[in-house]
Amino acid sequence: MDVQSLSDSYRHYYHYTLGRDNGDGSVHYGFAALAMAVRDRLMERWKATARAANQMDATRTCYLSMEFLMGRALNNAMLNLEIHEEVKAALTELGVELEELEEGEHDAGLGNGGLGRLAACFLDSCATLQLPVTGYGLRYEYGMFRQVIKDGYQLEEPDHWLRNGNPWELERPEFTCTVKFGGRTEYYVQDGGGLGAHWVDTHDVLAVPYDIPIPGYNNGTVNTLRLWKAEATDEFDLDEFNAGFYPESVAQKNQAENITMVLYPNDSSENGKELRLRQQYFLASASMQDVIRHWVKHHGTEAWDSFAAKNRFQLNDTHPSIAVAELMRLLMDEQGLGWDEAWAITTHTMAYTNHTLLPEALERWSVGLFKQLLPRLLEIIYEINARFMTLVSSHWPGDTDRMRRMSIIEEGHDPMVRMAYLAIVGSFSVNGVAALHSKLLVEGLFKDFHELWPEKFNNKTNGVTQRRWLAACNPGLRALINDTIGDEWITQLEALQKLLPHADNAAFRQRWHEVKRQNKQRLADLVLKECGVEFDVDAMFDVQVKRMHEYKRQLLNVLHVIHLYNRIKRGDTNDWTPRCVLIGGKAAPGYYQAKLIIKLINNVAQVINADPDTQGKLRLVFFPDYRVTAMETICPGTDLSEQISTAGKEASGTGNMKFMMNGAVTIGTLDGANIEIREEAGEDNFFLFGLTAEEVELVRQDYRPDEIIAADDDFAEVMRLLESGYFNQFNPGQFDPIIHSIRSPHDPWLVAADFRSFIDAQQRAATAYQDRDHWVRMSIMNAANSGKFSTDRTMREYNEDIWRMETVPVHPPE
Ligand code: 26Q
Repeated sequence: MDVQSLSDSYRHYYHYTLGRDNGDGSVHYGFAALAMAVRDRLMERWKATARAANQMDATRTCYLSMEFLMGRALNNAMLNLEIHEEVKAALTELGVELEELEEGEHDAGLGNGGLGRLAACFLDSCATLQLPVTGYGLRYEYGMFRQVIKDGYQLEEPDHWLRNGNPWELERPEFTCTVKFGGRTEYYVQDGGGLGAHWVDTHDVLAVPYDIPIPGYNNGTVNTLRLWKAEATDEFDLDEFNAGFYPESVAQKNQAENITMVLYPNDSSENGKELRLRQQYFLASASMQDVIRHWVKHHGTEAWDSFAAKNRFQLNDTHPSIAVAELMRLLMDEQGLGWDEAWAITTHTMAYTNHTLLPEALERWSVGLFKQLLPRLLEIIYEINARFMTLVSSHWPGDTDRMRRMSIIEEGHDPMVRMAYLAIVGSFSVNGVAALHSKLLVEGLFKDFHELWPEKFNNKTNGVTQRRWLAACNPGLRALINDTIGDEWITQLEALQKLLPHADNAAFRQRWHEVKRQNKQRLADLVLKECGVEFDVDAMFDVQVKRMHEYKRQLLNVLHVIHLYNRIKRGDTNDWTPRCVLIGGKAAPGYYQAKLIIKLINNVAQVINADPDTQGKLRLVFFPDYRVTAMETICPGTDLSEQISTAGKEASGTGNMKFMMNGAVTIGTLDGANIEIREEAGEDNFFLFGLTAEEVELVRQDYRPDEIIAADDDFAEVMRLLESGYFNQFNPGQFDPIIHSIRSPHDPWLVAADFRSFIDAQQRAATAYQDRDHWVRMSIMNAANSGKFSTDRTMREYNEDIWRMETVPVHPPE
């Protein structure tokens, strides 16, 4: 771990393993050499962690997720090994700039947004808490698409992130398993006389695991993220092969290898696609087989009684929930257990986390597709449902309506499998991801199930890891905090409360302000590079970054910016607070309205930034290709965090927590975790606006946006400008779909309903910003009170209420 040995390793990898010479090649090779040097220092710990868990015969949790949005790993590994300073020194001696090498690492973008990043933060916290949690996911060849903005429109480019190799992964071909598709079931009479099932005539695909180390913070633990890659078996279709179609036969490989080719964007137009179901089953089957292989190796084939006490499976939304049926299949068809035994194991090991309240986002698969692709699994689901329906009818005799509502199979001319219901029936725990979300789930979407099994339902408010989202991404603030209260917060985020008394100290506030200013300068540099627009660090930095979706209401944000522009144009600029507004996020490729909103933002930005009247008062940019690494510069440099979803629609939000931790003040609705953020920060340190979730449902009944607009001069002005084509001079009617949605009595997102309240809250924020001392205090209050939003807290709660595992101490090697 010392400077000399790090320097030796680096040079060895650079010159011998990679065969490069000083100064040639791209920054990528420097990064790769350093990554290999750091990886060496994880290896002993990695093996020791696995050994320790096996020796203890520890209870384990598998976190099953279609997405792990890891971002970059190098800086995080150096932080958690506490070798950052040594590496810096070693490289300086060699005349290499660490920051430059870090830019050579490609983001691991194996996720869409919140759900995938949450999984990554969970892994970091579990390793730090020494909880034996293994992440199971897919090794997509192409991650989240790269977003390019051309003429104001989003274009998608493929993200071939593995092109230059991935120094963090370790292929484990010895744990390859086989996943079956298609075919049919054959029944046979078992020794005991019962019926057994064989799934035959299948098309098989190999699942090859690649392991990625997940280091804990300075504790000797290195957990594992295991990602499956699909590969063809070497068995060709013999008929074709013998008929002389060798190339055609080899080409069949493609079909198999397509399974892990690409991450699906969260796109409703992609719903129901066969390839997606293949991916889900591939993940579930390979992962469950892997756990059973490990179990049998250490406990033999006779100890199934104790399996449930030693294993947990946490389902990250319904995406991997076919694991419920797959575990049943493996236990019955491959291990010879009876239904009751297998069902007891399944329902004592599975736990399901829901991440959405939008009914249209609940996953359903066509029974027809299931039958063709996974016939044996469909039989098992039918049997689960038949037994469940018996339970429902004994609980509510004669209530056929309820049976229809609760059935895992939705009847209709195209019957569907309701994956959320399969997950609920098969799990002992069902949780939402923020207090409001969990409450609304049991009152709404899952009401019937809550009446049947109230004890299954619980809340686990999300968090983020402060190692990445404060310590690593904000070195300036980290140093100031460490200077003031020590570094306990890195593993106990609640310790940030010790900053509270320092808010009264003018010298401390001054230092806080200076750190924020430097972070704003870094962000301004990035904005200049990416958008070609100058941000003035004295202006308020007003930021909304997240996936583009109507419910998140980026549109409401633009309407406010247009309102500010109107004020400038009419000379209403007394006591003006200069503002730089940044909006960023990807739209699903098939989401027309979200893409049109991106175009609107870009057009409005172009008009505003080119108008000399806005000089020193207002800037707007659309930040392209928003991703984990961009957020690492964005959140430390933000003054005002926009969390403005229609109340009752955002399950939690986690970006909101990253901003808070870095001392941004939130302007937000009472939605998702915003409610808890406001409780912790104090209502004086939060700009609240908008309808509550309850009011939203009432207002919907009789909603007349035209009247709201007509009665509000500022709103009417904004609409006049939009409708006049001011932002689309060469393309009349271009934004009509947006205008219609605002004016529609059926607008599900109630943009017009919250306009006035939003504008007023923005004005309060602007006024507050002018009193610098006051603002800095609010900023300190937010960071100091962000302790609850560490995933360390979230993971402790999962462990106390759901997983109930012991920690696995690992002793770092000498
Ligand atoms: C579904 C079908 C086909 C293809 C893709 C999908 C798909 C993929 C990803 C559906 C949903 C997602 C991701 C959802 C997501 O990120 N939800 C967010 O989860 C966060 C973590 O809990 C919450 O904070 C956010 O509120 C929630 O929107």
